[in-house]
Order: sequence, then C-alpha cells, then structure tokens
Amino acid sequence: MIYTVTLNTAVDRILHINGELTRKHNNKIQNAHFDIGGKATHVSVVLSSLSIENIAMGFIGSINKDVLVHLLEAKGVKCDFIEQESCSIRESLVLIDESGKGSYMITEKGFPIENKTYEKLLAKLKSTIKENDIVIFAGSPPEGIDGEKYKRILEIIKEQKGKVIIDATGEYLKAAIPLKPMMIKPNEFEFQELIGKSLNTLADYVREIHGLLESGIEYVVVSLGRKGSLVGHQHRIYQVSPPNITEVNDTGCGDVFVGGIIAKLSQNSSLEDTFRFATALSASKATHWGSSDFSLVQAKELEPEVQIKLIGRDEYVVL
Ligand code: TA6
Repeated sequence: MIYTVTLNTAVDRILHINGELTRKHNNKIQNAHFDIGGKATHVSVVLSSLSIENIAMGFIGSINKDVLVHLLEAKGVKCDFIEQESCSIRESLVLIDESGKGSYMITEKGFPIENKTYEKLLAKLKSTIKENDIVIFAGSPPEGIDGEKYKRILEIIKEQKGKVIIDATGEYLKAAIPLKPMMIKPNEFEFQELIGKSLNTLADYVREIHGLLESGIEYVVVSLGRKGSLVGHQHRIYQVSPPNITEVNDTGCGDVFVGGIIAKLSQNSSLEDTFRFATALSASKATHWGSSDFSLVQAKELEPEVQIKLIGRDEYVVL
C-alpha cells in the first residue's frame, strides 16, 4: 500500500489576476477557485488518477475539514486524516497573473499540533504500516512538530520496514537523512541548504548527489524548476530536461512530479520510463490553472520530448 502524509494540509485559493500584479493598484481577479493544497495530498491525486491504491493521511482541522476531504474525494482519493478539534485547515493563496513570470504562493502557518494529536498519528502509523509499504512525507510540518518529532515519525515507518520518501526542507530534510529514506526530492535551494554550501556547477551537484547515494539513499532527485531535474540512482546520475510548454501555473508541479515518480516506481517501471513520465506529467500540470490539475493524455504526448542524459564521471569532472 502507498500512504501519503501531509502534516500541514492546506486548501489552495487560486486567484487569476488580469494583467501583471502591481502594487498600489486595484488588481482585478478574473476568476478564483479552491483546490487541494499541502503537497503529499497532490501525490495522492496523481496515484488515484492512475487507479493506484493509496490513502491520504496527516492532520486536518475539524472546522473546515470537509472542504479538503471533498476536494480529494472528488479526485478519487481515499482519506484517513487525524482530526484536531476546533482548528481550521490553513489557506494557501496562489496568485497567478499574466506576466509569465510564475505564480506567487502565500501560505498560512497552519494550526499548531497538540501532543495528543501527534501521539494519535504515531499510534496510527504503528498499527497501519506494513513491510514494503511506501510512505510519502511532503510539505512543511506545522508548529508543534519539530525536527526531533518528525524524525520519530519516520523512525516508526522504518521500524515497520516501510519505505520512506521525503519532500521536505530545512531541519526536517536534515533529520530524515540518517534514516536513509528511499528517496529525497529537494529543489536546488533546499539541496544547497542540506549540503550547507552553495553549489555553482553541475560538477558540484554531481559530487554531492554521489555522496548521498553512497550514504544509502536509493534515489536522490534534485528538481531544478524549468531546467528539469538531476536524478541519482545506483552510482549513476542523469540530467532530465523537460518538454517545452506554455506555463500558466507552476504551483504544484514538484508535487505532481513526485506523484509521477512514485506511481511508476510502484509499477516497477524502468528509471527512464519513470522520469520521462513524471517530468511530462509535471509539465502538463504547469499548463493548468489549478494546483492539482494535469492531463494524463497531454503527459503521454509530451513524454517523447523529455530528454534523459546519463552524466558520465569524466564529463562532470571536466565541467
Ligand atoms: O507545492 C504546492 C503546494 O502543495 C500548495 O498546494 C500549497 O498548499 C503549498 O505547496 C504547501 O507547501 P508547504 O511547504 O507550506 O507545506
């Protein structure tokens, strides 16, 4: 079974603004809608769209839980969240204007997690996760879950012999590394923060990715936005370049990318098929207004345009 865990769920409010967003100006909204927020939830959407069984877990607030659960269920996602009384799921504002420079994302903090709610999650994971289950943690944990508590959650998955996938940042990503997750997917900034220095050349990235692979992480994937990604697996590193598309909303592309990877890995696809699909799906997401919208048909059409190149050791040494 595949479980996605969103510790700080969100409802995205997508605001499409006429023209370019401008200070000291009445920026008119052309249209607005609510969408699924929170990162691991988006992974569930991808899996469900492909009829891959999965369950969305994490924390939700009792006050507006139905908004998110209805959005997820409408996309075929099964939910099993832990509810905290008298709390509201946070709202993330996604502002999309017509500048072509990418979206603005403005996120609320989310409600702080009480100790008893945290303990409920530990107990649920202990009783649910079985050997070889894949458990994806994506998104920033809320107040009440520090690096230590996050690590304890991941330890439970490891004790149950589950496979951990991490798309997190800062202290949380750092806390996960000693537990050797099956995959990490930082973006270039999160990766540099993890390594603790700035990386300026492809050779710098390659060296650090190799280091993490050697420490026992099976897949080290660094997403590079419009430039695609670097994928490290079994002593090899690949450069994956995305197809050309007209972007309307980049919010959620990274989450859909992770969803595509997990979907294909769970079907034992080859590395090439996995990253071709995930990259095409993420590109399809970028052409859609919603933060959880994409088209499987469009992704199929875009797949041949994805380029995957093995980076040879000699090649990166001379760069
Ligand atoms: O990646 C997009 C997204 O999942 C949005 O849907 C939004 O809710 C946000 O990220 C949450 O990110 P955070 O890092 O605050 O958990």
